[in-house]
Amino acid sequence: MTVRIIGVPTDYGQDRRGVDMGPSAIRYGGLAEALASAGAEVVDDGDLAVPRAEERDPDSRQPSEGNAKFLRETEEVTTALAGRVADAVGAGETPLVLGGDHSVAIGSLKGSARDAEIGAVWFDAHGDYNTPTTSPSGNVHGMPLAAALGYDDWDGVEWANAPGLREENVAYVGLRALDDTERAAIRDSEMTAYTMSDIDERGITDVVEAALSVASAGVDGIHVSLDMDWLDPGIAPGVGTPVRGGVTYREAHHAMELVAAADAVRSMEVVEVNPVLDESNETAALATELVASAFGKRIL
Ligand code: 4U7
Ligand code: MN
Ligand code: MN
Ligand code: MN
Repeated sequence: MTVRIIGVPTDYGQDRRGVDMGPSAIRYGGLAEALASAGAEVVDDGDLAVPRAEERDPDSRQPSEGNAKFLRETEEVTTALAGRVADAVGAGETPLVLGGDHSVAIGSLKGSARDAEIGAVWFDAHGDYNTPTTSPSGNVHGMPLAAALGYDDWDGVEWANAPGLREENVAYVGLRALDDTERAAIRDSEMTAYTMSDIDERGITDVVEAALSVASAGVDGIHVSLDMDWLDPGIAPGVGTPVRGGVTYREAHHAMELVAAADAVRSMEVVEVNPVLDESNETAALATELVASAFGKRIL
């Protein structure tokens, strides 16, 4: 397997600076070695060019297009990313996108779904299913799934749409922090949502296997989206929106080993690492370990 690394140093999608340094921190945390230990060939594309948020027109920081900050900037970055992801998949490679905040998923999903039907497994504390109308923050990192699915008031933002992705093939794992309107929208949707309570009750193996089978049913491949705030902040402190009660180190590794075993990954991303908030780069290093497990690294 050839893994193509694509760094996207953007933090347009959220309020706290630092997540733009995620791609550097993840590489510095040992990504190339980790992927090699998984037996993957690695090609590193470097980072997409992303102008720093301070250099943009201050007006961009204000909610626009309804209530979404930096929406035009996000369009530029995710459109470029979608092209890179689609090209990598077309060349028979597996793109690995390094965020940046979770708004990059708009580009990953769109690129992965350009010439195929795909599913997605969303490992996250959050639902990322807000729209400019429902978002309490205006931050696009809380909206990428709704955007990619063309949901509701995203209709006017058709550039965000990933045509080959359907709600029926989207599965969440590990939810524990939803906004009220978002919760209702997820309930009304055709997506499958496994919360932390489901993991408590059924165990990580059962839940992740169920999520993988939902995502991969009848499609050409799946996109794996790993938001590092999925993990418990005790082991992954370097994230912008930490939520107590996340998965443990072993649960996370086992989940990624199950991802590898399903043999359906078309594209993957790891997002929301914020080195400014991290302790000795441990969240970035953990991200590299988890990616290695997802790409087939085994203990024995
Ligand atoms: B992440 C939030 F209000 N729901 O929309 C929002 F709580 O990519 C948080 O999962 C979104 O980290 C978190 O701003 C987005 C908030
Ligand atoms: Mn999150
Ligand atoms: Mn997220
Ligand atoms: Mn976050």
